[in-house]
Amino acid sequence: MKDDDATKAGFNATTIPWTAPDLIGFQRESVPEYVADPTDIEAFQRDGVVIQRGAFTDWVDTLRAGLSRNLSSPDDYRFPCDSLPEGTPGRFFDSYCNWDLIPEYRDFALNSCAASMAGQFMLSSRAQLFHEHAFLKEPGTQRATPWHQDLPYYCVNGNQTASIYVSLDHAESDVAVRFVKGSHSSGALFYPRVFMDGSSFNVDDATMQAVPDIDSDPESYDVLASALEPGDAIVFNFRTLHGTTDAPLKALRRAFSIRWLGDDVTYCVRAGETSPPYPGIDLQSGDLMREDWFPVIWRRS
Ligand SMILES: O=C(O)CCC(=O)C(=O)O
Repeated sequence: MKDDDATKAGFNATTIPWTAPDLIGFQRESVPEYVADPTDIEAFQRDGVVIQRGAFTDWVDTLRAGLSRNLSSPDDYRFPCDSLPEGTPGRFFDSYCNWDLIPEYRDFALNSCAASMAGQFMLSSRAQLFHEHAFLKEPGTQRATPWHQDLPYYCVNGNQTASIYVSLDHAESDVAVRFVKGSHSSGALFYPRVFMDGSSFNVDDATMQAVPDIDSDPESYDVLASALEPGDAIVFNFRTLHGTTDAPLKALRRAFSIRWLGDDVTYCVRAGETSPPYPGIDLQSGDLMREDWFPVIWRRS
């Protein structure tokens, strides 16, 4: 069922309401363990970002197939969004919260070692699945993903968070997503931004400020910018600033991010609409996120 009342401008366009996902067949005991290098866990805690080369090479075909399904009929899935003005060359597409609808995404979420990877990097006793987010930029696209943190878009608060960004194509460092190392630990929260034009929104939220102009002052920031291969994973905290340049894409660039919540994460009512809005979530600020909507996929043994 489509929720036409949920029609909003831009990224939160007409969607299908979220409900408790069907976990038939899922066995937590069978979720594979990731063997994280303790030095990488330290780097993640210090920098808010760490690359795990080739961690999901075996899942690239599956995730590409899921993204093809997502693209073949975008309106059958949640939050399809094109972020290029009409008449502009290329395409910048994203869609999120579809792991319960797209079997390939579901397979990755429930059967890959992503949950274990997230749990270990977050230093958490468990990894609770928040949602996934797929991205595609076509050759010819010349549009920056604006610098942003993910947390200000979300209805959650906490420090034990991890997104696992799986690259599905080769991406040169000038078009790959970049991260400001250490930006997760400053305590600052920045207004969320519209991908179409980089404008800030929810600017009435007194707990936030405008994203600084990182590109005009590169000396002041320690930016991680690295070429990526299909299957490379970047693990980053929801507070870590990230974005891209507007260098023109010479090749297709697809990616799949999956978002995890750890022990200290709670629900949070923000001043404006969150992404996604989750109508009917029935939680108060400070509550743990409900496990029927956001299942715990991994527990530390
Ligand atoms: O791939 C991109 O350009 C953006 C990725 C991103 O913002 C994310 O995974 O949170």
